[in-house]
Amino acid sequence: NQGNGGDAVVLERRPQKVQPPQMFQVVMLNDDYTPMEFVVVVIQEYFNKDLETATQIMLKIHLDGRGICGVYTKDVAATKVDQVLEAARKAGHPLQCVAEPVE
Ligand code: NFA
Repeated sequence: NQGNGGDAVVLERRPQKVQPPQMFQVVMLNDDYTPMEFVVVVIQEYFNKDLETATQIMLKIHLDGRGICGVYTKDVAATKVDQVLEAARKAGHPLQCVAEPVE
């Protein structure tokens, strides 16, 4: 601030108490019917992964039963889940995914 001998408005900085938002991981679940290639395309399309990364995530899900496709704020994670479920439903595949709070 300047000397403020006149009528300048002084804005004092208050201690900020903002917390980072709770993050949510979008977890995709394995099933016996959804084609591997469909899963890879969905991961590339909705989670912005390249082919190699999407393939690694798909194989992790296939082998472990589940895998994290991405971590987002609550609203974004919920939208990703909706998009995946809608794409799977349209294609006639039983692919499932859920959003889970991190920690
Ligand atoms: N397990 C599926 C298959 O063998 C592939 C798959 C991977 C499905 C990841 C869902 C999630 N066709």
